[in-house]
Amino acid sequence: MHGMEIHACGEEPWTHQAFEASDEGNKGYLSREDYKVAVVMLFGYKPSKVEVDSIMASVMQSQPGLSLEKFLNVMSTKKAARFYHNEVRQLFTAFDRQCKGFLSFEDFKKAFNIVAPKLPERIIIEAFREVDQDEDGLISFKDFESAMKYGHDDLSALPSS
Ligand SMILES: [Ca+2]
Repeated sequence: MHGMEIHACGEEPWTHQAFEASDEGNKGYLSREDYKVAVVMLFGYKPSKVEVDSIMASVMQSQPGLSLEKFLNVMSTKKAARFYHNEVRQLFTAFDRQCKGFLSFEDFKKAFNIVAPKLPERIIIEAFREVDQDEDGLISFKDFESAMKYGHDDLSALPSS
């Protein structure tokens, strides 16, 4: 297992550039529309209304829009969350040898036997039960992802009030 650490890259020139490029009229801050443009530029998707609302709600009381500092902050949180999600997806895919979209107990056991061959089966059974949060006997990506989080909640890092 390698590359599991989360890279916090901090400020990158292109995040800075995206701010300037999407700040229509060089106001020095991003409006709702500007923010959407910036996210499309950096992440290649249009943010949902809920996402834009929660970001804008966190700044609107004190400022007319997102300042550069705040923007860099929000973007690095988003990047870390996205990177983490991709890593978990890769690990799940590595376990899911037949690309079924879920892990049976057998898949799970095989993966453990490779990583930790001496682990007693009862430990694997316990781990399986713990990860299988809806107790349907299979580990879906959702089960797997929430088990991998260890309290790492990507949304709680974004201010919501
Ligand atoms: Ca399940």
